[in-house]
Amino acid sequence: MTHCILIGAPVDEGQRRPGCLMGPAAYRTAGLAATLSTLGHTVEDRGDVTPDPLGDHRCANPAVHHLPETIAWTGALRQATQDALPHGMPIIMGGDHSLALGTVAGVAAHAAAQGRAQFVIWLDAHSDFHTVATTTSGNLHGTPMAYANGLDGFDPFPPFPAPIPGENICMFGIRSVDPAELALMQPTDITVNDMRVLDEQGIVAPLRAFLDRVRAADGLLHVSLDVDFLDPSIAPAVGTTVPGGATFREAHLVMELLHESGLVTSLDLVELNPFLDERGRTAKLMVDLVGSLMGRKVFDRPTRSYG
Ligand code: 5AB
Ligand code: MN
Ligand code: MN
Ligand code: MN
Repeated sequence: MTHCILIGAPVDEGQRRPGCLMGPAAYRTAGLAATLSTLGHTVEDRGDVTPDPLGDHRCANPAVHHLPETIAWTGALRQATQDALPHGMPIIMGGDHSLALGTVAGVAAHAAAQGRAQFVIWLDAHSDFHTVATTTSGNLHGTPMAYANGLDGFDPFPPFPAPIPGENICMFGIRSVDPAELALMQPTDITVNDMRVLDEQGIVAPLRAFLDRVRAADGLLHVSLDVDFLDPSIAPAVGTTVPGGATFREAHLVMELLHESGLVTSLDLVELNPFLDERGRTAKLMVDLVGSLMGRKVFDRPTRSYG
């Protein structure tokens, strides 16, 4: 049984298609709390986070938009996530992926205070490895992984509290990486399981290999689930669709293995744009995936490698 702490993060400023701000309401409407309590968990909904007051922040890259707003969200979400962690498992209901600038900073600060290693699983079509200096779209939802890895180029953001080493970061579903992101990622030890890897090896072996490392290090594990990890045919409610994503079963299997591991300590649900949805199907799928992550299964069977 887990104490699940729902945190609404109606962040819309990290990209240009209005609608992600409706994400928290869509997750509540789709029954996220009831799904969790049916599985035997306790649920506390802390409501929606209010961003910090706006500062007068500027940067040298003219493409970047909504910089003060994003810094204001980053501060408030870092605090909300860090405050929740000693009490249970924060589930951040986004909001676009720029919210992870704050949530991952919060989990990293918490892990450092505990003397534990922080690990991250990034489920996304994109690597989100731009810096404020390199982004050409100016959309800051494309930057949180580089921030978490401690890269330069994030002025005037506060320094990332305890940068997460590349070997503690594992990406799945990647199929769209910009040249500047690739150049920044190449020298790192980040494990990039792009769709080619999943096609050739399946999702089970690479995921188990990473989970074994988390367990060996007694680490904390943050999962960041971007809707565009999923194939657009099953998850249309996202502004940045990329063909060739994870299937329904691949996505559930990831969640089931994560549940079996017992290692996940925090979760972001990001990039859902309910304005682009079809009768709530993407919101419902995301809630069902959380159900699998939190223990829903068709049959009870002895777990194979973990347990
Ligand atoms: B998402 C792109 N690399 O920088 C950019 O959806 C896309 O949070 C970023 O993964 C996508 O604008 C950000 C082209
Ligand atoms: Mn993303
Ligand atoms: Mn993405
Ligand atoms: Mn997106």
